Amino acid sequence: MTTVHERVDTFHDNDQKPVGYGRMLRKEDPRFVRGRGRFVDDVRLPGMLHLAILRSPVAHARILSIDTSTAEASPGVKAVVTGAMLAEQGLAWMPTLSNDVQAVLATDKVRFQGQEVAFVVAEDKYAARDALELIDVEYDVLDPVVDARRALEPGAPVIRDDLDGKTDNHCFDWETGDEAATAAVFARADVVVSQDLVYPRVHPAPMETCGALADFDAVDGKLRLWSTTQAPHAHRTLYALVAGIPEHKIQVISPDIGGGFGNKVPIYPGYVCAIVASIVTGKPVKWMEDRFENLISTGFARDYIMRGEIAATRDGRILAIRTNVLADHGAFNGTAAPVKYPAGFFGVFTGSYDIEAAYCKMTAVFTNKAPGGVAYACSFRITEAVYLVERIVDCLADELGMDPAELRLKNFIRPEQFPYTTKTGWVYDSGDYEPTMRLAMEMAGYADLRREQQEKRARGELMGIGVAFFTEAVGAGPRKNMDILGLGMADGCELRVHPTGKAVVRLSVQSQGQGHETTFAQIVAEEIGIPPDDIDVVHGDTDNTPFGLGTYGSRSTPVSGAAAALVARKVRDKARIIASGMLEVSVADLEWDKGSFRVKGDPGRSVTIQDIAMRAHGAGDLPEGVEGGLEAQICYNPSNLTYPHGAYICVVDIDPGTAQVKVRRFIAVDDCGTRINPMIIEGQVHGGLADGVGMALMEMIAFDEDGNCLGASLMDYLIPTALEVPDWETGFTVTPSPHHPIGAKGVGESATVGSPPAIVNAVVDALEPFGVRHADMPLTPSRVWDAMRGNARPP
Ligand code: MCN
Ligand code: CUN
Repeated sequence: MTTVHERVDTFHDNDQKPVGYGRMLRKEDPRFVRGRGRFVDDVRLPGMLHLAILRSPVAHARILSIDTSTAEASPGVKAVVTGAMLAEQGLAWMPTLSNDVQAVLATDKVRFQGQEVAFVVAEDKYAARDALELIDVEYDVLDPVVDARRALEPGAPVIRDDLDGKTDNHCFDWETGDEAATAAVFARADVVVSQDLVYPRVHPAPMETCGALADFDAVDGKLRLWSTTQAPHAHRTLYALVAGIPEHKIQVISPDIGGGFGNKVPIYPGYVCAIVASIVTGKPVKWMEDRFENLISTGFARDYIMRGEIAATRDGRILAIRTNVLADHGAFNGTAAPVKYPAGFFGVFTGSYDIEAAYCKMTAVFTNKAPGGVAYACSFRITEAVYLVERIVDCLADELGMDPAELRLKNFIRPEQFPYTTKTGWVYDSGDYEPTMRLAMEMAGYADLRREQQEKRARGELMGIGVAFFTEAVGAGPRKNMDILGLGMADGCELRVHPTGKAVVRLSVQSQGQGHETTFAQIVAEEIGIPPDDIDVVHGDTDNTPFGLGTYGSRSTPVSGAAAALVARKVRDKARIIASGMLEVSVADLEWDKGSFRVKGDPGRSVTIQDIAMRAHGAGDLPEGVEGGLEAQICYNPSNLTYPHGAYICVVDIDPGTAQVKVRRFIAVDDCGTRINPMIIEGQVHGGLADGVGMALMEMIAFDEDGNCLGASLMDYLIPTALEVPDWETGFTVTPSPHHPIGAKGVGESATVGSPPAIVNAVVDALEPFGVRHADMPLTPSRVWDAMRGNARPP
């Protein structure tokens, strides 16, 4: 087993010369705060044309005809392309990341409102947009299905009649756990509580929408694609497969990205259209979608209808959890999850509790809604899993008349049980839950809060305290279990130390705002003692980085972070050999003092890593058999996921007159193992908590019965601002991962996963005087009002 670093916070401010982990300011920020970031839309090439996409105004219709003649004659227009034209080249359909196919441009039918129907390429984006209006499409409108329950009814319109022999809207079935054993435990339990829950469809809505600039050079046959992607290498392979361009002739560049949140993992028709357009016109072609297009057509999140059941003893020992899920995947199964995990990592729905049995049965369906499914900081659907378990544990606490914090404390997996295999087969690497929970309760002043609540209740005021505890599973692979399109989920890393001791580290993951340029430099700095400012991080360019699967499921630190530490150790091992030659002692006589090797017992004799770098490249002999240069590369295949955990406590006040919920306090204690940069971790947690307030109280992508998307602008799809969120109170515990070389676990999605149940639990707790046991998100004033009046509506 590798050594685990327990030490954190090597330095606390930026006055000290930073070497290693700690609260270092972000290296990328000087460029961002000065407006010098370079996003896809900032890239301009000579002769560049612009592409705009015509989208379906209806959710379900047969395309009878498309007349492009007027559009073609419109000023500035260079090309108008329809699905039929793509079909002639075999490009009308593309594979999704989940073994389904998706139309690049619709040929037979449109299957959701906003689906791509045709595109225009023109000299500028205004000419392109204007010409869209001139394309005449004749639709035969069909009955749409936007309710997952209705999708399974006999006689429901069949959405995917493009698939051979398909006569219904069934997408897949999936189950996990032991049905019979779970039923047996439920049969003998003192108490059984069940609850229907809906995790509504939401959208990651990153600040930058999706887009691409394709530049196909017919002379050297090379395609350069600047695109908003969280996974440049995986995308490159898919383009090679779809377009038939050899992989070494494709360069995918993902420059600065203005937020991804899972929205930029899938491959969108727009990217493929831009590539086709560049090949057809021989010019660089840019496609940038607007906010409306982003919200109606790109990767949504959640849309799970769940029934949760929990069995327990009278004194509050949780025995088993069972759930039945109806998953709405939209018109195409475009979920970006490891192929053997069609429901993502929903299987961790047993949460942080040591129970006897568990079972989940899931049915997924097609509906006339945009595809997607794995997005919005979900850790591959752990958002849904944690919401389910943390809501039903609260329902159980209510039934037993027990305090929800005490009920959780009583049932936690105990530290000595790790590594812990759950009843659905997940091996939690490490955890120590009780101290994390106790710290959150202490920070919150839990007992005082309960007293305050009693007093307020006596006065008719509505105050709620919500508790949630989560365990996440992040850092996909290992490659033998996890792949996307056959590409194993492992990551490469390359480190090169230049003669003067400055270094460049090349990653296969790609930051969308998580601060990789800083934290990966810190990881390398900690291992080889070169200050992070002297280490450049290169990412997001397939020609200049090693192959790997990309940033999602909070896998960068668990996978590429491990690769960065190990590649640095490999360089350090070589440096040690060179140092032994320089100091004329054996390797065994050297000790490492972060940044230099010195002779044991003779600390006056030492060489710095910078001296060694110069020797590695310079004149003078190197030890026998040692090649010049100071660099290494590695491909890291994780042996397991990492399992961060956290305890969240939320305090809300509800206005009894307006039913408006105010989040008064939010306490978040996160444990992501060894912490590389506490400031960046806090930033990740703050962002995720704001997501949680959004989802719990405001956000939902709804549809009317005709299939019109009702959340197609930021006027209708409400995202939280500084006004809706409190000052976050964060804390941490450190339980290192035993298999990660530096003991780090991921954290990027933890707060989005853990906070919605804490907020909903708080709201439901506040409504206790009304006998409310559950109300579905988003808990808008009208929903809370209905719940108070005993007529909670289905969403
Ligand atoms: N970190 C750390 N110490 C740890 C763990 C993480 O200092 N023990 C740092 C990392 O080095 C990194 C950041 O925290 O700089 C997040 O790391 P990690 O948890 O590995 O997550 P990823 O880098 O893989 O980021 C992906 C994750 C996902 S999947 C979504 S969704 C999400 C999230 O990150 N999207 C984001 N946070 C986001 N933050 C921003 N600003 N923008 C997004 O699009
Ligand atoms: Cu699920 S959203 Mo993140 O994995 O990119």
